[in-house]
Amino acid sequence: MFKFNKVLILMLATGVLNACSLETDEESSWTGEVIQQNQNDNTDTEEQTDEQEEEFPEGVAYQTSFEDGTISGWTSQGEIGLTTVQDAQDGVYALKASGRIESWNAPAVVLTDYLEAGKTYNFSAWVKLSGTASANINITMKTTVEGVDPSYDGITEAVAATDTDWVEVTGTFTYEEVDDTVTEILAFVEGPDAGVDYLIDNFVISEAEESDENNNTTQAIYTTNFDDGTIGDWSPLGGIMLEAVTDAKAGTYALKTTGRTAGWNAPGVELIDQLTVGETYQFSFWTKLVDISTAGIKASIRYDFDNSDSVYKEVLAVVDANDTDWVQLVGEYTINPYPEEDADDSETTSTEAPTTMFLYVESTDESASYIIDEFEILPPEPAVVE
Ligand SMILES: [Ca+2]
Repeated sequence: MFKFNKVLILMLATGVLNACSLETDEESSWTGEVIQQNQNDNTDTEEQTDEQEEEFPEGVAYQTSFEDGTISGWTSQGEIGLTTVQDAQDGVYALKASGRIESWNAPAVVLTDYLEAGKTYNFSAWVKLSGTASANINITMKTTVEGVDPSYDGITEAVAATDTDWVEVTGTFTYEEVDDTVTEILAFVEGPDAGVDYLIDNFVISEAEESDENNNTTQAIYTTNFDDGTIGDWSPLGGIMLEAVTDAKAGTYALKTTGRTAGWNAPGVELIDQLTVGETYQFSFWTKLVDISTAGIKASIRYDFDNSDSVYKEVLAVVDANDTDWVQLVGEYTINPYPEEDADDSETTSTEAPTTMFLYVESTDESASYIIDEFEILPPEPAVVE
């Protein structure tokens, strides 16, 4: 408000001066000159601040270092003093919060126009106390939804701030999509007792890279957990019953197979769109027996061809399963749709491409019923993320 008044006074003074000295000039001409002069003399006009806010570096959703010497549109939780001071972590200026009557009084920034629902953001800010030796500071997000009490999420760990050094406070916030209308999201930097003054500088919100989430886990080529309550793209070999049941290894549902009368009766899934001949993959799933205390469970694959007999291969060797605990079958298998003996016999070696690659989970006991869950296929080498 103080800055605005100064600008107004300057504009008036300049206008009066121009009006006196350049009586014959057209009105539009000196109006333009005043605006020009105003901008040159005051780099912190509202108009320019807005422009700067739109020019964040790629991947940055919001950023301020208060380097225009203003409070950069910041507001507060409760009425407090907000000024900029020349004691900075970055550049010349930082924001100072003072006059805090209640402990919840805190400088804040409205982020509704900067963050997108469904995205995850990394927060970073630097803080320093003023006149108090130590206090904890963290960033909290206040989400206001129409017709509901605001919710508060601490989005960073509290850091121990001091009045001698700048300390970074960091955290992550996922802007959850909600059915109701979010009317405002607002971050505030809080923590110290009432009466404690503190500084904030170099406040940056960047979009969390998608690859960050996958850095330590390899992307699955195929995965199913039946958690939509259906058997998904799985189908039965033979006259058996497949259904999604709530006895699950994880999540809410798993796939139950009953009514088997032959060893080859099995639940299976067509994977020709996911798998490539010659490639090695890691296959994994969990299983538990139903109404039988022990039986072997294994995974096999059937390759079909237009002009050749089907070829059957073992994908995961037999594991002893039981009806009380979930057991995992996991291992690597290289996609090879050709009979092994053909490798040494060039006359009969087939190179015909398979038309189907049907993976199925069978039992050594031809009448065993069983549940499977958390089926996953991974490439064997972790994907390298630059
Ligand atoms: Ca700064």
